[in-house]
Parts: sequence; C-alpha cells; structure tokens
Amino acid sequence: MSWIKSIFNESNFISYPNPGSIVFQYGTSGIRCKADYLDHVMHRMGMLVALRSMCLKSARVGLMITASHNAHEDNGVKLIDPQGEMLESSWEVLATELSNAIDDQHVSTVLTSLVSKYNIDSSYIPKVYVGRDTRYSGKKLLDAVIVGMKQFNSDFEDFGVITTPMLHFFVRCYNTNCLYGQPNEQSYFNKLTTAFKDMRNMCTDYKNYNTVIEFDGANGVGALKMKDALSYLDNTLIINMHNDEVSSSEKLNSKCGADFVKSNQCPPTGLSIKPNAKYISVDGDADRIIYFFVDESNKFYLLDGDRIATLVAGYVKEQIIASGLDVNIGLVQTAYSNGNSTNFVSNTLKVPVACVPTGVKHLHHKAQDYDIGVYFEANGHGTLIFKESIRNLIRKEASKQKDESKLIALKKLICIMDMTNETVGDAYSDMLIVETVLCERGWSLNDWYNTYADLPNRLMKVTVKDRNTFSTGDAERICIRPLGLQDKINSIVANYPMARSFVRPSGTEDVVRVYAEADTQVHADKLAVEVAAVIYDMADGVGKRPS
Ligand code: G16
Repeated sequence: MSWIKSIFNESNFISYPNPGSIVFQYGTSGIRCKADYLDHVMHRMGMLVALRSMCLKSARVGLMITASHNAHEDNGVKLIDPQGEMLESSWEVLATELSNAIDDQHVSTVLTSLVSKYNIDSSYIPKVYVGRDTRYSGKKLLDAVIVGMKQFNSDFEDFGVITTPMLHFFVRCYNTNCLYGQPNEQSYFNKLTTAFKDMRNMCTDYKNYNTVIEFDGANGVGALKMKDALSYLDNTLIINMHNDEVSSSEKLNSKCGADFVKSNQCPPTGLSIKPNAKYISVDGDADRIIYFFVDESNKFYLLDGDRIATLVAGYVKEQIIASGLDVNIGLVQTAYSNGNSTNFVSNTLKVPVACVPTGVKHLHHKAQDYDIGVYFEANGHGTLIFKESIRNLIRKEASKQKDESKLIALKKLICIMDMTNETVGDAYSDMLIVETVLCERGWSLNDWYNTYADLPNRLMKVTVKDRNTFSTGDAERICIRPLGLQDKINSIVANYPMARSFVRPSGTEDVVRVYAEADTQVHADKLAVEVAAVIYDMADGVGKRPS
C-alpha cells in the first residue's frame, strides 16, 4: 500500500465530505466561493500544501485564507510558493481536481498519482506558513486546513490575521535564510519603512507634496495593519484612518475599498470627502491600492494601477539613467489598462510595455524578462521586481561610486528596492513607493493626474448561467467563445470613436466582466451596456438585463 493510502486508512483520519453542489476552480488567484461550502476544500488544500513543500524538499510554502475583494460571505484560499510567488500553474490544476474529488477515495487516488508523478519522498517534513484575513469564517476554515496539514505531520506556523502580501514576504524570508528579512511583522515593517524614511531624508523641497493621507481600509486587515505601521512611520506620513471597523465582518469591502472605488469610479462610503485631500483605498487583504481625490466642484479623479505603474516606471528609469548603469526596464499591463496609459508608457516614458492575461501570476512571470520589471493591473494590484544580478550590481556600484550624482541615484535605487515587497502586490509597500516618488517630484495628486489624460472607461459585470462557456485569446482581448460574440462586439465598438471593449469570465467571482473605453464617458457607458446586453442575450443572462 502507498504511504498516501495508509494515511487515509489510519483510524484517526478525519473526513471532510464534499457536498458536491459546487464546481470549484483554482482561478485567477486561488479558490473562492461562499464560505459555507469550503470546509472540504480547505482540508484538501492543507494536504496539498504539505505535499507541495515535500515535493520541494521541505522548502517553506504558504497558505492564505482570504477572498480579498469579494463580499464578506465569501472566503477562499491562495497558495504561495517558496520565493513568495503564486503557486506554480501545474499545481493549480491539481488543486482544482482535489477540490472537486467526490470522496476520500478519490482524493487519495489523486494524491497518490501526484506523489508518484513528482516522486515525492515521505521522509521530507512539510513546512508551511498560514495566515488569514479578518473574515468571520476564517478561523473555522483554518481548523480544516490544520487538520489536513497535520495528516502529513507538517511543521506549520499560524500568523493569525495578516495581509496576503505579508505572508508572501514571510515565506520568502524563510527560504532566503532571512536575507530578505525576518519572517515576522516587525521585520516586515522595519525593512520597508526604514528604506522609506531614508529616502525621505534625502528629499529637501516638498513643493506641492502633502504628507496627509485619508486612508480607506475597506474595513479589513489593511486597516488593522496600517494602525500597526503608524509607529514605524514616525509621523513621516500623517494617516487618518477610515473604514477600519474590522470587528463587524459584514462591513468588509461593503461600498468601500479599492475594488469598489475602481469599479464604480466614485469615493467609498464611510468617510467625508474634502476637496483636494489625498485618499487611498486598499482591498480586503491589502494587496491592492488605488489613490483618488475630488476637486472643488466635487469632480472625482482616480489614480489607479496604471497611474502607479507610470509614476514608478518613469522615476526608476530616471534613476537608472542618472546612475550610469546599463540596465533595462519594462512594464507589464493587462487588457484593462487604459489605452492612453499604454501610449504614455511607450511614447513618452519610452519604456517597453507587454500585455498579458489578468492575474498577478501572469504579470509577475512576464516582468521577470526585464532587469527591472514593473507590473500593475489597472485595479491597483502590482509591484516591481529586480533581477538578483541587478540588485547585486546596484549595491556593488554604490559601494565604490565616487561621482556624487551617480551615487545619489544608486542610493535612491537601493531605497526603492528595500521598500518594495517584490513577492506580490502589496498595498503598504506600494503606498510607500508612491509617496516617495510624489515627494521627490514635489507633486500633489493633481500634478500626478495631469501627466496624461485617461480615455473615459467603464467596467461592468454580467451574471450568466455558466461563465465557463466563455473563453478568450490574445491576452483576453478577443473572445473566442461563445462563437459569434466577438463579431457582435466589433460591430458595436465600430459605432464609437476611439473605442475598445473586451469581455472575459472572472476567475474570482461568478460573473463575466466587461471593459469599455471610448472618446467620452457617455460613449464608454453606452458601449459597456450594449456589450453587456449582448452577453446577457447570447449566454443565458441571469437577473435583470443590463440597461
Ligand atoms: C485577484 C487577482 C488579480 C485580479 C483580480 C480580479 O485579485 O490576484 O490579479 O485582477 O483577482 O480577477 P478576476 O477579474 O478574474 O475576478 P484579489 O485582490 O481579489 O486577490
């Protein structure tokens, strides 16, 4: 009998039956659905994450219990690989298969074939870090994960309620023998914030820059951890907290947070709006961030992931040139990126830009093609990554550079590297980087906004009978199925100047997403509604027809 099968035959094996009512998929960023249906999924992910570690010869891996931007009734799981990156895609398929396995015998068969395929040696001790967001359901789901991990005698550490990017950071710290930092909250805040304060000390003239931030914490873990961060920031930033009610779970992401503000293009509820003040919204697990402000006539201005990417890429490129280093930089976007941001990156910043499918895992992977890769989704999810050799080169050059201006540029690059969480999008790290560049440039949010003009755009969601009937190509810019839908989209788009629209099934919610942009907001809105209505008609729309 295989060692896997014997685990299932032990008298103390605890069974978590699959109620069989839902088809699960390890989608854009893990598995998500109503928390009530996830017990058996979590138990199986506990076993899978243990085997992932054993397969990697006891490297530390991570498991985060979160449904990020989703409503509070949902929950989910994201698995983390040893360098803090998202789970390798071949294992996503296994996670999907395991979650849908009908009974324990089926689970044991899947795991047995996994063990034989990867030749996993039972003598390796699985090592796992786990964390969860503030959702009420998290604790119960954690218990199921722990049962699964214990069945494989895992050495695990539970960090309790933390942000997703913190857990990614901790996993990387462990596997780099702590060269990246210590796997704890204090080291995380110290590393990022010290670099930020060092850089702040180099800035002598703030001009239009303002240190005061109105912070929308989405009533989630981002608010909790921002409160912890305040003691590290030493008043370099004045952060006024809003939407920080983490004890009432149902307030999480409700009419607030980065996803709400980006999708609805309006301020969140739960805070008063002052003209020209600087607002930040993060999402439910604090891996996304967006900025916004309103002017004296109450007009709303959004500074999303596209804006952050252009701000950061432009600044880093300037420092590379000033340092005299021969280092290339590239930017990675998705189809959601505003057409004018892509033009600005290519034509004004003269930085090469690539487009990949939605999901940070795709952006991260592509960004590794460059010496320094900057990647952001328009929804505010992103970071920048440096090749190991470039990180070493920058530090080595700084240690021997005699030219004062080159040395300053190198020191600034080192600070940017050290305040970046390179493992994944991180709202706290991204905020520090944005605040640094704004301060260096002496910019208000209005100055930043004026760097280029976005094309008016609209995001919509359509609920259909089965979103799995949709498939896309060309980095999601073309809809392949349902057959004939793309032709219809093309003919609608042709009616509007400077227009573009695409549709794709969400990997985190049970909806099909629609993106539309055009020369005016009225046209973008009309385009989005027309495309949404065609989807509704062609794919068995559920609920009210878009109008
Ligand atoms: C996750 C992914 C993001 C993605 C977002 C929406 O974010 O990490 O890369 O953009 O879902 O994906 P979809 O459009 O497929 O629903 P988060 O912050 O919710 O984990």
